[in-house]
Amino acid sequence: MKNFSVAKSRRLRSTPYTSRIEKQGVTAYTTYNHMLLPAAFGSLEESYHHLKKNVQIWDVAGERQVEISGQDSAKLVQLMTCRDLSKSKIGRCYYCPIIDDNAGIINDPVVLKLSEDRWWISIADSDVILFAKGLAIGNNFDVEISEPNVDIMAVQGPKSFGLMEKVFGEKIKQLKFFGFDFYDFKGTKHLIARSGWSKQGGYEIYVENTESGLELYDHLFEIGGEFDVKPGCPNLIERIESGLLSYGNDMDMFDNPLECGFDKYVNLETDVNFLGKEKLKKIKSDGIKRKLVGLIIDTNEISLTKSLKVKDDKDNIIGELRSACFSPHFNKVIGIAMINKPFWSLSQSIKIEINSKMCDGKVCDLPFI
Ligand code: THG
Repeated sequence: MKNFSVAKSRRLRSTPYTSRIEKQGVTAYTTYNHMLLPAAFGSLEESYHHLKKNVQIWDVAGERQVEISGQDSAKLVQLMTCRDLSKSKIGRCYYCPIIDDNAGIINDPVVLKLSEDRWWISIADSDVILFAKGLAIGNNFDVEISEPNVDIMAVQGPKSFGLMEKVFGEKIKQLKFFGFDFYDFKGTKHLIARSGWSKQGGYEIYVENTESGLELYDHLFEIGGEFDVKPGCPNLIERIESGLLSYGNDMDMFDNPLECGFDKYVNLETDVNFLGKEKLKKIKSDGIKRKLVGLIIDTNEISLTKSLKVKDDKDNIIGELRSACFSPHFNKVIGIAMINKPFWSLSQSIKIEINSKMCDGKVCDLPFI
């Protein structure tokens, strides 16, 4: 496949880390929230192996924050998500599907509760700020909505704990999964969460003070030699094996959270008020008619740029493959697919045409590993 360069502009925003990652060998970009998001530093497979063994620093500034503050902020945040936040705590992150009145997924952000009346919604790739403003205006809510200057730098991989301890001390290791706190680097406090878009462990540093953040970025590389630190980015192979869903790829506004396996983050039994609640109740009582599942496919090369039809043995279309990659772990292609009932059951055999070749495969659980 021929590759094309990205035409940069003001609209396709650079990040404070862009000049650094370009010196460090970024080889591909994608876009995320109208911002550059690195997609490769050379071979995806080599980065995958490195991420699973060592530590990487990622420019994920494209994970923008929508800040909601003010008297009605908790009401507005709750109105947007089907996850019950009534018992949420300051200093915690919450993975929260945002849905519309039809229960279609608008986004799947991480929500940070900064105080009782100040929240950050750390968004995936869709314009949540417009949705939030519309709801606030329509409901006459007393809130302020903005996109603050926050540029996340992620530190991911099993050696992230050692590297971060070397900078911030022993206490950074006490941070629990999806907790956050403030840690000092040379006199500047940084919000750091134990989170990130890989299942290899790590942290996300929500950089508000750019100057200090860039100094920290450089420092991590200066002292990271013993941990084999490298620049990296969300890795397609690792995230598919781990079953981390990607908004716009694996799901969109035409899918509901129950179809996407977000049952854990859907609370219909409590009395909180959110958009699409009645619709979701009906979907739940009727039962979903399709579901996101994993597929293992008997081939060893794929590069998806659009969804592919999935068929059964009789050539009936039973769903679509939405993301896929070659998995070194399975030595086959694996992918995430929306499959119709009743074909979503484990080990169901499927067929799919990839690079003009019919390939066999089967349905399996998410996550793969
Ligand atoms: N970090 C931050 N913001 C983000 C992402 C991130 N915004 C966009 C995108 N990623 C949102 N999507 C996800 C998807 C999965 C997870 C986080 C963000 C995730 N899930 C865990 C899991 O599936 O095991 C845990 C969820 C839970 O149980 O609470 O981490 O990566 N800042």
